[in-house]
Amino acid sequence: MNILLIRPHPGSDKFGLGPFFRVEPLGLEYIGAALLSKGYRVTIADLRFRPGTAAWVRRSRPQLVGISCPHALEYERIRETAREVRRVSPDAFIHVGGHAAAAFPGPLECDDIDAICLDDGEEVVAQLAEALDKGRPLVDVPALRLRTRDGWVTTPPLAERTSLDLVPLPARELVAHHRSGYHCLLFKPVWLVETARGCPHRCSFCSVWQLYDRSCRERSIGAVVEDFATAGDAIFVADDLFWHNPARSLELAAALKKRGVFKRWILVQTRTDLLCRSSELLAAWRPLAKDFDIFLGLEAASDHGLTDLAKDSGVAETIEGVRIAREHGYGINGNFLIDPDWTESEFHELWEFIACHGLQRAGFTIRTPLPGTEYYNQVASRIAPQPWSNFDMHHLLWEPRLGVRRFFELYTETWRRSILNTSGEKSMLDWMRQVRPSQIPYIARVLWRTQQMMKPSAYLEEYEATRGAVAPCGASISVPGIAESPPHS
Ligand code: B12
Ligand code: SF4
Repeated sequence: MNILLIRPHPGSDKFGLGPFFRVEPLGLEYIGAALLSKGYRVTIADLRFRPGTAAWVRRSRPQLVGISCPHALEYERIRETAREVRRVSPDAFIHVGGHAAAAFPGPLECDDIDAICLDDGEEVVAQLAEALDKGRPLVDVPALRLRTRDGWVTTPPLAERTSLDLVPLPARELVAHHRSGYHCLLFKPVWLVETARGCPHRCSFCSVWQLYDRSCRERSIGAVVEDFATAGDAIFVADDLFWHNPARSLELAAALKKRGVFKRWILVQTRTDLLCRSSELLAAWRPLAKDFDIFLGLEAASDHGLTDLAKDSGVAETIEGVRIAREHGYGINGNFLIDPDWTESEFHELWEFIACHGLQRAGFTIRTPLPGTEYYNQVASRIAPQPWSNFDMHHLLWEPRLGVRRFFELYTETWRRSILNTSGEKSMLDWMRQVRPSQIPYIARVLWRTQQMMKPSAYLEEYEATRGAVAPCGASISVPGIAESPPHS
């Protein structure tokens, strides 16, 4: 059986740094490895680099097509992709999966999609392929929303969460032809590596803990060491919460050192309270790369702001965690959430916090109720009808307390206080001096693009253009109900 796995272009990336972080579709590579081991022929098409759904379908002649949907902002794009596959290959079975599809499948339930995967894909896609191949009933395949003659039905869940050791290594060879395109800002090519999946915390804006019931699974040390050793020089670690298990993290650092792993760059994501408890871990990991960056969910500049987000951590931990990590020589990046319900004083509080603690490398996104989160359930009735592509954390989904114009004036002023403002502390010339001559055109493009995040007019124009716009495929929300909430919550 021929199987085509597609990573569509996300579509909505006018604002934010998405285009400068194009990483490999690791989930599809793990599914690809599971399918190859069962003897299926697998192709991965990354449409962000080589568009043309129809051409990929004609060339690979698939009986089963899997489409990846990691972000809610991509729902419309995924439906369009499915429609194109259906047009070219009416008999192929069209399956959608990925984080957003599993966390909140409702917007994907349309005639061009045959099934949606409600869990990890390694076991589910393999069982689906086998059922299709052997003509077995699809209702026996676990963890699916399945389109039937009687409407959409849910099949029983997997007996247990998939062990990450079931498929120890991803089939990276399936994206070898795209490798040179994968990058994170100036690091190119970049490899995405996963050592663990899930998170035990409960932040109200996050859908990860909801989907995985606050569980955290780990890959075996041997598989992770092999993956690190055979991957390239620049590594983005996909784990939701790096260093979560101290004993295992120390063991992993020692095993990587023993294998002689040393990278040009590593990026991991974690929490500030964890850093406060992890001095020994930070010391053990730092020698593994020349540059080592940590991305932190900084979220808010006050204790009450963090409490409101159910972060279960305070600003004292933010300050201490950042201090400890810097002391060990890590680069600190992060993100703050800007709430549409803020008054002027919360903006000033944030600006003072950034200046006081030297956090100009952080970014700022609008607090957005992503489907599959607690926050979404709390504010669903406030969300105006609009396309899902607006759920990119750079759009306002309802009228902010300060009014739209004033909100965007202060939001863009916040970005002007970041390191990306070329009229601020770090000029265009300073940036150019830091990079190799061959990298100048790229960094100029990044900076040119990010300057629009400092202009209220850019956001106001976008707000006017997308407000109330209904997506052509009818996938836009019209005050989504709690009834559409995710099956795992
Ligand atoms: C890497 C990553 C990115 C990368 C790019 C990802 C990509 N390839 O396009 C970058 C850095 C660009 C990115 C950007 C953003 N991201 Co992101 N990202 C992730 C992250 C950390 C890891 C994903 C990953 O590769 N995991 C490892 C692989 C092995 O797992 P997987 O992808 O989940 O795949 C498994 C299953 O999902 C399933 N599966 C996957 N694909 C398919 C397909 C089929 C057919 C089937 C059946 C199954 C299936 O099987 C796989 C194997 O088990 C996730 C966190 C997470 N837990 O998902 C957030 C996450 C997906 N991102 C998120 C968000 C919010 C964003 C941003 C909006 C953030 C921002 N501040 O701007 C932007 C959007 C950018 C844009 N405009 O497109 C949220 C999405 C929430 C939501 N409900 O929409 C997540 C969940 C993080 C979080 N804590 O909330 N992201
Ligand atoms: S935001 Fe981070 S710490 Fe909070 S629940 Fe999600 S993954 Fe865990």
